[in-house]
Amino acid sequence: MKAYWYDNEAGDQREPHDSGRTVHPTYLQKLGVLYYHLSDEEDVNKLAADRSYKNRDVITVSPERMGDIYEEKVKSFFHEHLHEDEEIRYIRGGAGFFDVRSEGDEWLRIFLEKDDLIVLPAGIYHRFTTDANNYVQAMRLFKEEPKWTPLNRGPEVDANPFRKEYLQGRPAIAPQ
Ligand code: KMT
Ligand code: NI
Repeated sequence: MKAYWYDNEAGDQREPHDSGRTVHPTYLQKLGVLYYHLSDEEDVNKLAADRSYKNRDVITVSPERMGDIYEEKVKSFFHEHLHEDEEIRYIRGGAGFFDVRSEGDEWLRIFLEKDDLIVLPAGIYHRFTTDANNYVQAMRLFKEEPKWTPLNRGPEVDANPFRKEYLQGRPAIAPQ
C-alpha cells in the first residue's frame, strides 16, 4: 500500500499520478478508511466475523477476463461515486488504485497490491482504476446483500442521508 496526493495531471487514469506528496496512513483513519495487510486468509475470516461481513465473492478485472467491455468497465469504476454501505476489497493479485476525497475535497490515491485489504466507509466519494498492468483480482466482502449501486456525485447525492452521516461522523481535523 502506498497513499499519496493525486497530481491532477492529464493522462491515463491507470498511470500512477503521484504528486510526490505522501499521505500518512493515520490520515486515512481520520477519513474513516481502514487498511490492513493480511497475508493469512484466516485473519480475513476473523475480520469478516468481527465486522459482520457474511458474504464474499471474487472479481477479476482484466481484458482477458472481461473482453471488449474491459475499457468501458474501467472507465465506469473511475466515475466519482459513493455507496450506501461499506466497500470492502481484499486484493488477491495484480494491483489497483482507489482514489478517495479528502476532507478538503482533494483526491488522495491509494495503491493496493496482493494481501492489501481496504474498507471504504458508506458515504465517502471515491473511484477505482486498475494500473498500467490492467489486471486486478479482488475479493469483495459484504454484510448481507451487496449494495454496490454507485451513486454518482451531484447535488442529489450530496444530500443523501449516508453522505450526510459520513460527513457528520468524520472527526473534525486540520487538512493535511
Ligand atoms: C468497485 O466497486 O469500484 C469495484 O468493484 C472495482 C473492482 S474491485 C477492485
Ligand atoms: Ni465504489
